[in-house]
Parts: sequence; structure tokens; C-alpha cells
Amino acid sequence: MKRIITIQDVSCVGKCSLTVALPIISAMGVEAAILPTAVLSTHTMFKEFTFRDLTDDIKPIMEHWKREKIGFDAIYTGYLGSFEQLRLMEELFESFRGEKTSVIVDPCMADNGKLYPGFSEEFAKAMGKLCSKADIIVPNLTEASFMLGIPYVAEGYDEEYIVSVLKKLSTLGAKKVVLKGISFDKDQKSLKNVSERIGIATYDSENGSIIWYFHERMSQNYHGTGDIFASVLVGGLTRGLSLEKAASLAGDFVAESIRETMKNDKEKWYGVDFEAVIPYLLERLDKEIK
Ligand code: PXL
Repeated sequence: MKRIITIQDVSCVGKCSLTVALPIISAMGVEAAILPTAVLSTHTMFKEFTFRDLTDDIKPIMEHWKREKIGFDAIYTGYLGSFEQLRLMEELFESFRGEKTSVIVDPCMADNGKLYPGFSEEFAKAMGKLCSKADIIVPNLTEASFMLGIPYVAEGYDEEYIVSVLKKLSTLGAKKVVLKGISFDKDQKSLKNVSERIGIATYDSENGSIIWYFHERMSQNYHGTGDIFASVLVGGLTRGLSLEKAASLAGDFVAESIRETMKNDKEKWYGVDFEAVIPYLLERLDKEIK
């Protein structure tokens, strides 16, 4: 069985980070080892939250794993809380990157044009530096804008704009880029049949290929969907799917999870009921693998 290591926080309530990565990656048939970076009572979009930083534990944990000669098929980082944690991740990549290990960085720190509480523009630039050490990065448009130091454009952009963002992102250093949360206006004609849709663009800087994938736009958005997307992407890649197949599976699973959640009245910061649609994920994964 393949083994990945995911490094992010434990937000005890409010489905995101490790409470979604663990069940999703395990369900996809991949061992999910974890390195928790902090323990919070809830994620930071609740009115208040407790926060216990675990930075001091990271190095001794890594040292133990080195003595045990533990290896990983993929390394996946999500929410990281400090400059020191970014530095430690570079060390972790160096120590645990085998010849076939994929390093995936989700620069989890912002959405809808805003940084999450506690993050600064300087931190976003430092996250950009960590992205240079990754094989694949998975930002949304807000995170991309902060890392590149360009204004966040919420709507009205076209295909050419997204292509330019993808290319700028690849200059950070990662070979492949998956840009999430792209939506073109209804009258945007450049890509066929994408009105009222939301999607993903993947860019491979080695061969220059750009692949678009759009799915139905839901009328609600919920917290934690970026983490669900990245977890399915990592699970799919580790099970041998191509980047495009893993990204489209991840996009569709997020859409199914939102559809399920909308059946009930639920505050968006409690996250989506992805648990109910895990059978859909596994059925699709099975089909894609065959
Ligand atoms: O889903 C991203 C995320 C992860 N972890 C924590 C967060 C957030 C987003 O707000 O606060 C602690």
C-alpha cells in the first residue's frame, strides 16, 4: 500500500485540514500518515478559537522517522501557521523526498480575495518560496494573486488572463500547477460551454499543456472544500491517476459534497457533508483506475 504524509493542523470541529484529509485519503486506499502543525478548537473562520502551536514537535518527529528510515510516496502540505513551519517543510522535503516521491503544496492561506486571520502578505511571499520546492501546487485564485503580488480579480477575467496567471505561477518553480476556483462570466465566449460553471486549470510547464475542467457551479459555498479538493487530488495521484483525471475527480467530488450538504440547512463554516458521498468517490476512482 502506498503511504503519504500530510502536514497540516487539527481543527477539532469545522471539517477541514486533517479531519478531511485523513478520512478521504484512507478511503481512497492510501495510508495517510500525519504531522499535525497545531491543534485548534475550530478552524479560524469561527468567531473565536483556541490555538496550540506544535512547531517545536516537528523536528523531533522528523528525526525519529529518519532513524526508522520511514519513506513516503507523496508529501502533501496544507495549512501552515508560521514562517518557521515553512522553513521546516523545506527541511522535511529534503529529508523524505525519494526518487519517486511527489511533493504537493496546497498554499492554504486565503480565499475570496482575503487572507485568513493571522496571515500577512509577507507570509504569502514566503509560501511562494515553499511552492518553488514542490512538484505540484494547488492554489486558488486568491492565493495565487497574493503569492505573485498581483491584484486579486474576482470576476470579468478571460482565458488569456488565467493562462498568464498559470505561467507566472510556474515561474515560482513547481513543474505543475492546478489552479482552483476559476469561473468565467456568462457572456465569456472564449471557452465553450463554461457559462455558470466553475472549474480548474492544470498547467504542465514541462510540455506547456493546459487542461481545463469545468463542473456545475453550486449556489452555496462552504468552508473546507479546498482541503477536500487537495486530498482527493493527492489520493488520486498516489493511486496512479494522471493529474487531469485526479483534478477532475477532485472537482466533481467537491460538487457532489456541496449538493449533498445543500439538502440540509447548514452554516457554511461547518464544512460539507463529504462523508455521505464517499461511495460516489470510490466508484469513480475504481472506474478511472481500470
Ligand atoms: O481550510 C483551510 C483551513 C485550514 N486550517 C485552518 C483554517 C483554515 C481556513 O480558514 O482556519 C486552521
